[in-house]
Amino acid sequence: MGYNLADKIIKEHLVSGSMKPGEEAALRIDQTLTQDATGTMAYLEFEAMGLDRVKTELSVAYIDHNTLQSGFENADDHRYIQTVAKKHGVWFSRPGNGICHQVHLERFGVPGKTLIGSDSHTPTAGGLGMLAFGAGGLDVAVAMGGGAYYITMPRVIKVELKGALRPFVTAKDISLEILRILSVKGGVGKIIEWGGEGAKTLTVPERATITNMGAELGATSSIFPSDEMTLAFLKAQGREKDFRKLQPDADAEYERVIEIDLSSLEPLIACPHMPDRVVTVKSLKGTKVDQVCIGSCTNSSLYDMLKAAAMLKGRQISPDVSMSVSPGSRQVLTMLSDCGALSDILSSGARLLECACGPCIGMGFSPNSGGVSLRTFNRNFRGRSGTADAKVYLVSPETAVASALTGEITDPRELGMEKLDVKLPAAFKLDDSALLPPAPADKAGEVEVLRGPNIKSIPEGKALTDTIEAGLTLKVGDNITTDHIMPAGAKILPYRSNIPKLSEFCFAVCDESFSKRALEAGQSFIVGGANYGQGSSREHAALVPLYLGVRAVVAKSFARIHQANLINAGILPLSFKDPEDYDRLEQGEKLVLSGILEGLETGEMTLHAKAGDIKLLCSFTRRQQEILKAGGLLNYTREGNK
Ligand code: MIC
Ligand code: SF4
Repeated sequence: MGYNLADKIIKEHLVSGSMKPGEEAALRIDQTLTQDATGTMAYLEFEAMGLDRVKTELSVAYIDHNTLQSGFENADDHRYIQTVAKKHGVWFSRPGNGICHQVHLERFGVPGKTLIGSDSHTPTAGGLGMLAFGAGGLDVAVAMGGGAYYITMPRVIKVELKGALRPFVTAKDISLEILRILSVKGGVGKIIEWGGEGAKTLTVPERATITNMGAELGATSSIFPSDEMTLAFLKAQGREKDFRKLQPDADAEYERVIEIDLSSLEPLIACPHMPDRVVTVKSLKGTKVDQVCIGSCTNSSLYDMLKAAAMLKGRQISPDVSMSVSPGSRQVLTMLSDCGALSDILSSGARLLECACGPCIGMGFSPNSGGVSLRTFNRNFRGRSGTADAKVYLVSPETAVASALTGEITDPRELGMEKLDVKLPAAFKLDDSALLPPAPADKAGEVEVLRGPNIKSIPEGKALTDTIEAGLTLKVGDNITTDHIMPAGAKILPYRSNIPKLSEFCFAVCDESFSKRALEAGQSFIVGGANYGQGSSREHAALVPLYLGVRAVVAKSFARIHQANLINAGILPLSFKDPEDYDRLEQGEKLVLSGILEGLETGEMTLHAKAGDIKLLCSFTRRQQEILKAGGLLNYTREGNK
C-alpha cells in the first residue's frame, strides 16, 4: 500500500513513536511561527526553559494581532518580542507587514517541510504542500529549542475535487461546503488531504483559503499536493529553489474519500454563530446588511483583493453599509496600490484598514448594535466581533462585495456582471525590508531584551496529587470555544502577557462572575459538553484557568489543540465514560476526584458527586502522564525532559 501525502511528510520527520492512527508520533519541526497575541507567552516560556538559540531551520515572530495601541501594553509587548527574537535567532516581521499566515505563505513556506505555529490557522501553509499545525505557545517554545512536536497520529480523509468552479463561486465556498458536510467537529483527529483534477485548477492562494478553514473543522491539519501551481507561485515570489514536487502515491489509502464536484457548487454563507451553519447565499436574499469586511488570513491575498477591486470599480457601495478592506500583507497592499486597484476600492466608499487581523479578532471595526456583518473571515463565534448582539455571517469576497453594493445579502451571480478576469502576477513585488533578521549567534549576548510592566510571570502548575477535592465552579454546554473561555477583542488582548489581569475576563461571555468565584474557591472543576475548547490555539484558555485554580475539566469530548494546552498547563482533561452522566452534575456542588495517579495509567478515574459515582476516562501517553504528574510541560522540561 502506498503513502498518502501527509504520511509521506510525517515519515520523513518521525523522530520516535508510531505512525499508526491514534498512537503518538514525535515529529521534527523545520519551521515555527508565532504571532504577538500568543507570542509573548511563547517567548517567556522559551526563556523560562533556559533555552538559548533556536534550533529550527527558520523561526519567525509576527506582529499582526495586537496592532491597536491604545495604551503602552501592546507597544511594550512588540518591543519585548522584537528584542527577544533578535537575541535568540528568530526573524521579526514588523507590525504592518501583514498577517502571519499570509506573509509566511509568500516569503517562507516550503513544500514538504513541517511548521508549527502558536495560532490555530497555521495549517494555511498546507496550501503550499507544507505539513503545518496550530499549537500552544509552550509546544512552539519546545520546538524552537529543538524538541519534537507530539501529535496523536490522525486518520487521513481525502477530498477529491472534480470539475472546475463556475464564475463567482470561489475557494471560500469550497471551505464552507466541507464545513456543511463535516461540521465543526468533523475534522477532529483527522488530516484533510485535498486532491483530484479539480485541485489542479486552484491557485496557491485559493488552496490556502481552504487549508486555512480546516481549522474550523477541528482538523489536525490540511494539505494540498505540491505541483505546477505551487511552482508558479514560488517562482512569482522569487523562491523557485524552494519548490519540491509532492504527490500522494497512486495506491494511497484513506479513511474516507469525499467527492465534491466544483461545477455544481454555488455561493454559500455561514450563519451566526458557527462556521458550519452553512446555507446558500440565495436562500438569505434580501437580508439587510450593515457592515461588510474583506480580509483576514482566509481571504486577504492579492487574488482576493483584485477580485473585490474589479467588482467595485466604478461602483458605489450602499450608503447604509460600512465596508472595510484589510489586505493580508504589505506585498498585497503595495501591489494593489501600484496597479491602481486600490483607488477602485477607495472610490467605492470602502475604508482601508491596516494589513493585520483587525476586525477578525475584534481589534476595531466592531459592528453597530444588533448589526448584520458579512465577513470574508473564518470565525463568527458570538461576541468575537466586539459587539455582543451582532450577527456575523461568513462569505467569499465576491458575495461580500455584491452585498455591500446592494445593501442586502446578494448572490454575486445576480448582479449580471461579466466573469472576472483576474490572474496572479508572474512576479510579485519583492521587498523584505519589514522582515528583520536575528542577531548573529556571536552577537546575541549584546542584545538587551526589553520588558515593559505589562509582562507578568507565567502561572506555575502544581504537581498532581492522588485526590482532588473541589467545587464545580462552572458547567457549560457543547461546542464551547476558546473565545468563550478566554475572550479576545481590543479591550482584553493587550493583557495577553498579564495573566492576573486577563483572568478577570475568563468565561465572561458565559458567566461574568466565574472568574471571581473560581479565584475565591482556590481550586475547582469545570464541566463541559462535546468539542470543548474548539477554535483558537490560545494557551491562555488553559493558563488562565490554571491561574484561577482549575484542576480538571470534565467534558463529553475535547478539541485537539486545547486538550494539549490543558495537559501542558497541568490541568486534567477527562471525559465521561457515559456522556449521559453530564446531566447528573450540578454547578456549585462539591466533587471528589480519586484514584488519579493510578487512573493516569489505567485510563479510568472516579468522580464522587452528589448524584453518585461517575466514571471518567482518559487516555494519556506515557509522556503526557509524566507532564501531568510534574504539573505541566514547563516543570517537566525544567526537570530535564524534552
Ligand atoms: C484567532 O483567530 O482566534 C486567533 C486570535 O488568531 C487565535 C490565536 C490567539 O488567540 O491569539 C488562533 O486562532 O489561534
Ligand atoms: Fe488573525 Fe483572524 Fe487569522 Fe486569527 S483568524 S490569525 S485573528 S486573521
